[in-house]
Amino acid sequence: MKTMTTTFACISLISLCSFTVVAHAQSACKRVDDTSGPLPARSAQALQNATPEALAAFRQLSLDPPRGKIVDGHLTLIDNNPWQIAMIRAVVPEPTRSQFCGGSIIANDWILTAAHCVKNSVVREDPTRVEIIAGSSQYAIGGERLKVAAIHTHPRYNQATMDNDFALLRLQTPMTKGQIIALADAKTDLRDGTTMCVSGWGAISEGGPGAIDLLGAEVPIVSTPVCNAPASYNGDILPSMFCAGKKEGGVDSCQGDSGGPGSAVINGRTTLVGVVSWGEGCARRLKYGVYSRVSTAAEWIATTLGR
Ligand code: 4AZ
Repeated sequence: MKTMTTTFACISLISLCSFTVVAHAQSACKRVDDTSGPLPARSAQALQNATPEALAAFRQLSLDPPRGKIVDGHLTLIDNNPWQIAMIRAVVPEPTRSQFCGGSIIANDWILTAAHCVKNSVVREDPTRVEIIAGSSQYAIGGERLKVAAIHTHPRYNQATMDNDFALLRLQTPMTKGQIIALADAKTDLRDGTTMCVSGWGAISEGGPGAIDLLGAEVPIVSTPVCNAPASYNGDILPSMFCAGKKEGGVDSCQGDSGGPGSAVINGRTTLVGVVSWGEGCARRLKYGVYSRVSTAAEWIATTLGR
C-alpha cells in the first residue's frame, strides 16, 4: 500500500521518489515512513509553495539523487526531530534561505548550537546576521523564520582546539513551531555503543552538496580512548567532546550539519547528548564524527538561560 502511494507520487515528483525509495531501504533513528499521514500530499503541498530556487534544487537532486546522505543517512521529517532548526544568513531575504548550520530547541526562545556556527565570517557573533527556521523538514520552504536577539558563545570555547564548541541563541520572539528536547546533564551516563541519532541539512558527501530534505543517521558512540588512538585523533578529543561513528566510516555528519542535534534515548527519554562539532573530512575510516558533549555544558546553559 505504502509503495503504491509512493509510486503515484513519483509520477510528478521524481526527486521525492528517489528519496522515498532510499527511506524504505534504510534502517534509521526514525525514518520518514515511521510517520503517519499521507507523505505524497504533504510533499505536493510543499512543492506548490516552493520558491523557484527550491524547485531548481529539487530538479538537480532528481538528476543526481543522493546515495550517501547526511553522509549515508536516511530521509526523515521535522515531526521526528521537532527540536531541529536550521541557521540561515539573515542578510539573504525571503524567498531565499541560505542554510549554514543546525541547532536544537532547548526552550521556546532558546537554541543550542556550536560556537563555530556563530564565531565565523558569516555571523561574527552578531545576532542581526543570523536567523533560524523552525518547524520545516525542508529548510528552504515553510516553517517559521525567526530573528535572534542575543548570541552567547561558551566562555571557554577555543577555536584552535574546538574545546567547548557551544553557543546559545536567544530569539526575539518565542517559537510557535517545533518542540523542546531534554538536555543531558552531569549525571547522564553516555555509554559507548549507544546509538545516537544525528540530523541536518548538511553535505551528503565530503565536499558535496547539502540536502534539501532533513536527513538523519544512526551512529554508535565511541569511547574517547578509541577515538584518541594515533590512527584516529591522536589525543585531540578533550573532555568537552565525544566521538560517534563506525570504524570503517561510511556514515557521519558533515559540513552544514554543525550545531545540530545528536540525540539518544537515555533512561527511556530522548535526550540531547551531542552537538555536531568537527571531524577530519566526513565518513572516513577511523575518523569518527566529533560532537560537543552536552553534559559538560549543562551548568553554563542553565545559568545563561537563567533557570
Ligand atoms: C564541518 O565542517 C564538519 N564528520 C562537521 C561535522 C563533521 C565534519 C566536518 C563530522 O562543519
